[in-house]
This record gives sequence, structure tokens and C-alpha cells, in this order.
Amino acid sequence: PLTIPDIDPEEARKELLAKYPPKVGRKRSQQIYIKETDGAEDREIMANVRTVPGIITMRGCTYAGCKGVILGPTRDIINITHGPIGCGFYSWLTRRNQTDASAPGAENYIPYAFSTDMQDEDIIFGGEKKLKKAIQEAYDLFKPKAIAIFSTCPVGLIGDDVHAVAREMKALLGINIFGFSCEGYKGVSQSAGHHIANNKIFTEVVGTSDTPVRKGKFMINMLGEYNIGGDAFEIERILEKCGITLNATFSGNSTYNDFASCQLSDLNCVMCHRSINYVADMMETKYGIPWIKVNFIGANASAKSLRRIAAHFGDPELIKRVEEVIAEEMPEVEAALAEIKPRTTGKTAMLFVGGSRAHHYQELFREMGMTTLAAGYEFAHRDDYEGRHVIPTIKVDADSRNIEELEVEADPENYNPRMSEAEMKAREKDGWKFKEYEGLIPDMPKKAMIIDDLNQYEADKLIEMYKPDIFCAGIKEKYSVQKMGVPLKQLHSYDYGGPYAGFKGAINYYKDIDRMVNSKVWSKVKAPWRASEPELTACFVA
Ligand code: CFM
Ligand code: HCA
Repeated sequence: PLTIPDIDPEEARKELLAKYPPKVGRKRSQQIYIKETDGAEDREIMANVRTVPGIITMRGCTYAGCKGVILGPTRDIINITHGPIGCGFYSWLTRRNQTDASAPGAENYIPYAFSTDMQDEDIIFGGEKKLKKAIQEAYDLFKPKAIAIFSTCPVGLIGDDVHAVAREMKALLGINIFGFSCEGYKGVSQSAGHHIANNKIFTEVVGTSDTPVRKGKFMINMLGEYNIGGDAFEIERILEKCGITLNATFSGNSTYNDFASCQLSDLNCVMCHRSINYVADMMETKYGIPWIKVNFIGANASAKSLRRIAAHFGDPELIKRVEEVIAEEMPEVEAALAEIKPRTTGKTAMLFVGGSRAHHYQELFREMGMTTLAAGYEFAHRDDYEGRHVIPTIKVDADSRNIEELEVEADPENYNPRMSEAEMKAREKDGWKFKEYEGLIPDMPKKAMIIDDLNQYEADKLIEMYKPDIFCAGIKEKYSVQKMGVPLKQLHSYDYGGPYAGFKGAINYYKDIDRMVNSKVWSKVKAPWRASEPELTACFVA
């Protein structure tokens, strides 16, 4: 079994909290969880709560979650950012969600950044006129199937009604136009943006067409797979080989019509639970399409997910074909692993990413014989950590669920993924539903630290104390960590690499991580003239 180095995690937690004012320390301490066993535990972690102002959080905003994450990868919807240019510009092409727009006549607006570029004057006198003009201009230039409008913070503050503008322009132009109230400040993180995006896509697009885009015996949708670095292409390759039709992906490499007719699928497979469980629940309620959790990060996890899909359909031919595909794919994976594993075994990692990858990527590290010392999410909710999917009553109305659910989740009185069997039964009578789900905490080894909403100060402290061989996070963390002599793998954008999903992706990952944890360059980070100084001060120099 993988073991954590000889550091007392309670001491480590004290060290992380030592410099905070008492009130902040008390709050943060509830967001730091130490594993006491190697398996599932009954304690709670505090998550999905506001970051204390002044702390340099890793989080992003609600607009980023709505526009960038959920809608971003759909190629033929024109996404107009209503706001000052920065929001549109900084969310332009940074996420590496790839798209296959090679089909003749395929529309692809992903390379463009559409924005109303609001100026002081628009803030003072209102920006609705400018928004209408922008929609008209985009329509005249591209004649798209649909236009989405995304509100940024100032839009909410001055009170522009993007929904009224959307309705008016929809009537005028005769295409689907819809607005999102996804002002950056709307929630505590990106997560609120996912919810806002999903609700609207569900009510405005899903089920609006009965014309199938694809046909097949086993039709599935992949929910929460965003085709970062081409992951969705690899997943599609594997599914196709098995004879499973990937009908719609939400939203990697997707089109408007994929969403519009996705209700014709037989099964929803949820990859990133955090960002999209809402759509899975709503489709189950409205169309009776069941959903299962899958994970295509890691070769073993991919095999397990294929088997889970085949078992769901229960077709003997499919079950046999899936086994054949796994048997065909695995030798190449095993050969790659045999090559690198002697060099990666015993190395240590830390993962602090978004709302699902900090968990999913531990699969790959386990395959490589590496131990995850500490991990956490930027914005996940308690169910992602603790492993039970909870659907409160107010979510059940398939057509009109709203953001209130976030408040339910933020209220520990109301929302407890680890509630007792008796309590669950009582809640079920009130219309609540529960689903067991693989959470991050049960999967982590004894003594591991699970930290929600990690910040720069704590990241530095963790590195000082544990000196991991690799740290996985995003672009904001990358260079400060590397200046401490620890390689950082971006698990958001993959640092220009990937795909990392599926069987071929696992091979890519083994090779990339092997190179990073075994490179000698990290020991040379410290400038020679500072050689006499203690370790890990180089971050203040470079
Ligand atoms: Fe889901 Fe994502 Fe993630 Fe996420 Fe994100 Fe992302 Fe992420 Mo960056 S949807 S929660 S909001 S898996 S953009 S593709 S990498 S933080 S861990
Ligand atoms: C987002 C997008 C992001 C940012 C990545 C990063 C992504 O949250 O707005 O911090 O490096 O994956 O592109 O998560």
C-alpha cells in the first residue's frame, strides 16, 4: 500500500493555520480534513463556502464557470460576453477545449472572442442598446443557429436586463437567443456558473429537436467531459470501438443540435459530477434517462467505466466486445507503464484542481506507484468530497430548478451528504433523493490531507513541509511552485500536452510525469550565489 512520509498531519495542519487570525483559522480548519483510515469515514469537510476576503484563493468566478467551462466548448453557438473587454479577452482560448470542425460547412466560433466591450459611458447610461447592436452584428456576419449572452459583474451592478434583450432579439431574428445572469460575483466560485449554465441549456435547448444527429444500438451522452487537450476524441475512439454511440457530449466537441436532440440517448454517463450533475438529474426526472458515474482518467478506471456502461445495457454481445477492446488496448498501456514505473514508484504528488480532477488523476498516480500526499478542490461541494449525491426537493421540478439549491447546499443543517440511514429515509419522504457516488475522501490514504479552496500561502507551506515530487494545479500556481524547485503539472490545460483520458491518454500521462519527476533541473532552481541559504527560498529570488 502507498504510505505518507513520516510527517504528523495534525502538526502540519497547525503549521498551515498558525499565522491566521483566530476566526479565519477556525473557518479554515474546518476546510482541512485529515484521513484517519484508508477508507470511507463519517466526518464532514466544509466546502462551497465564501473565501475569506484577502486570501489569495485559487478559485475563479461564476462567469468563468458559465461562459468558459460549460458553454465554451460548443462550437456553433456565438457566445457574447456583455461587459468590459477583459472578461471576454481573458477567457478567450485559454482552456484548450478542442473541437473537430473539419466537416465541410461546420460552424466554429470558438476562435473568436465576442464582447460588447463596455465603456464608462455604457456603465453610466446602460449597456442594453450596445448589446442589441452586438447581437445584430454577430447575426449579420455569421447567421448562427443560436446566440448566448453572458453577464459580467458590472452588468449586474447597473441592472441591464439581458433576458429582455434576448427575448426581443429572438423575436426579431428568429433564432434561439438566451441570456445568462452569470455575473462573476453571483456565487462563491465557478460552481454557481455551472449551475446557471446547465439550467438554461436544459430549459432552452435540450429536447427542442426530435431529429437524431446519430443513431446506434447503445446511445449514450457523456456529461462533464470538456475535451481538454483532446480527451473527448480518445474517449469517443474507445466507445466507437466497443460499438457504443457517443451521441452528445456536454460540452466537449459539441454542437447546438447535439444538445437539442440528446434526450434521444439511452444513458447519461457523468464524468465531471461537480459541473454537470444538474443536467443528469433533470434529464432523469424529465425524460427518464438514467445516469451513471464514469471516469476515463486512468487505464484501469477507463476499463472499469466501459464495463459499467456494458453492465448497464446488460447485452451479452456488448459485454464481450468491451472485454475484447480492453484486452486489445491494455498491452500497450502495460508496456508503457513497465517502462516508467521503476522510476516513478515511491514518488509523491499533490493535486489541487477544480472540482473533479484532484480526485480523478489520483487513479493515474496510483497506476504509476505514486502517493498523493494532499489533494483538494477549488470549488467542489461536500458530495464530491464525501461521496453521496444528494438531490433536495426543490431540485425535483425538471423545468424550473433554480439557484436556490446552492443555498441548500451551503446550509449544513439542511445539506449533509453523510446523514444517517434513518435521516435519509425521513428526507426521502420529503422528496429528497440519494445516490452513492465515489468521493475523493474515501479514496485517499491514511494521513493524507484534504484541503478545500487552497490558497497561495498554504500551498507554499505544504511544499515546504512535504516537498512533493510534483504539484498539480493551474496557471496561477505554476510559476510560484516551480520557483520553489517543484515541477508543476497543469491539470486544467495539460501544459499544451494531452490527451490524458482513456488508454492512449494514460500512456501520454505516464511519459509526461516520468519526465517531470525525474528531471534533474528542479534541483538547480536555486541561484548558485544563494547556495548557502536554506532550501526553498528561491521563490523570492527568481
Ligand atoms: Fe469539471 Fe472540468 Fe474540473 Fe470544472 Fe474547471 Fe476544467 Fe477543472 Mo479548470 S468542469 S470541475 S470548472 S473537470 S475548467 S474541464 S480543469 S477547474 S477540475
Ligand atoms: C476557469 C478555467 C480554468 C482555469 C485554469 C487555471 C481552466 O476556472 O475559469 O487556473 O489554470 O481549466 O481553464 O479552470
